[in-house]
Amino acid sequence: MTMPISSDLIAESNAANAAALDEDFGALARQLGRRGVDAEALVARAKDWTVAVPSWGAGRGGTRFAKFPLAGEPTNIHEKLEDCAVINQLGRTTPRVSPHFPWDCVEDYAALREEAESYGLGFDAVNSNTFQDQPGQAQTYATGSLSSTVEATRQQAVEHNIECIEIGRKIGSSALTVWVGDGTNFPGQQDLGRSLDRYLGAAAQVYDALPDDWRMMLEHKMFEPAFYSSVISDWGSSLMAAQELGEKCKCLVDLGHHAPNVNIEQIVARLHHAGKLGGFHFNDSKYGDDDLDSGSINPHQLFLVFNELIEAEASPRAGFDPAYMIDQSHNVTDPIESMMSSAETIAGCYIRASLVDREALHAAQEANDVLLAFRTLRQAYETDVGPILARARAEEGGAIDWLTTYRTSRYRERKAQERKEVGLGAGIV
Ligand code: LRH
Ligand code: MN
Repeated sequence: MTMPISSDLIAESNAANAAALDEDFGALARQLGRRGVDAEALVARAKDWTVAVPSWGAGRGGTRFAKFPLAGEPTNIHEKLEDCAVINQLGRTTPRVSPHFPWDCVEDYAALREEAESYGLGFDAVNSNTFQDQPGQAQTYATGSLSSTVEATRQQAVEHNIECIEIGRKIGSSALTVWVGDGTNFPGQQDLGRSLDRYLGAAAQVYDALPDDWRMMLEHKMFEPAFYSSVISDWGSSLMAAQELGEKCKCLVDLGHHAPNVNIEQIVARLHHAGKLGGFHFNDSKYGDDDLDSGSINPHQLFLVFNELIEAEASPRAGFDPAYMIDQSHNVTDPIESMMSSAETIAGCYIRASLVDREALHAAQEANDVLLAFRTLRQAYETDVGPILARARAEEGGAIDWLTTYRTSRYRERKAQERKEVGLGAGIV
């Protein structure tokens, strides 16, 4: 499979940006050197850093009111993989795609795996979907799926999750993400205790179907589509469920699934303490589950989440290996540009958290030197690590200036000629 962006174009663009990058990197390396930080070591860390992109993020997203298609947006998993290949070709930090079923269903999963590999891509956690009814489906999920009062509906949801595991095995995935929209819109609509009991009973059957080396990640969410109660509404419910289900079950933190102003970095520290920090869905939000670009609204929060992750790396719990994934809805931008931008922003938070002077921070914390502790963290947050990320990209064959290179390639315009038009509609995908 030829790569979607010509490597000559990338080389040409990098040649034009190389001198400026060398100058910026040199200045940063000297500044960091004075702080006892080795910039080259951070370049190596940036090269090892990766985050998965959501297949469903490659197309335009929408709200309940409308979705405004983008000419040339992907219409199936094959075109989504091609676009994800562009993101990884220019950014060099997103070599895995997290698929969603049945949205990404195909006849031949072995062929799909090969197709992805031909783009240099692999598959991350598979996502099940028991929050929509599919044509011809026997049982509706209108009043719940894994927690439904209807035994046949719970069974249907269990079978769908097991089917996702089977698909995942064929495409080389080793994790299942389970988010259910189950909940209520009215007080009294369901018994809050028995709803969880039913959920746990059904989720245990999914758990029992996990291959030994797999992981099941529970994704909590405060509200939407349910607007009074959600069965797995917060990290406490998720942790309780993961502890009851077993060692292979962990908790996934979608940054947008919390009430405004919730201290998400502390939730990360608590889930890590319990050895249940399974992964992330990175995005940003100002009000609800807005699924905006990561770090676009509250970049400091994203940095503080990574500050907790670096501390966690230093005191790992059994099986500490969080799955890093993006989960965004691109309603007004080109999804490729948004995901390249978000991947860089997330990598930037990881590298800035990596250059915190931990010794000085811990000493200030122990001494209750409040201002010094805060400033030690803030100094890292205010460090522009752009040259480190660009250097890592360039050394990995990516583009120093990924946005200009992408636009110069006129990739989207080309796809608008090739791909069939996506109709008007509404909803997330
Ligand atoms: C739920 C969610 C979940 C996905 C869906 C597309 O809000 O974050 O992770 O299944 O978005
Ligand atoms: Mn999510």
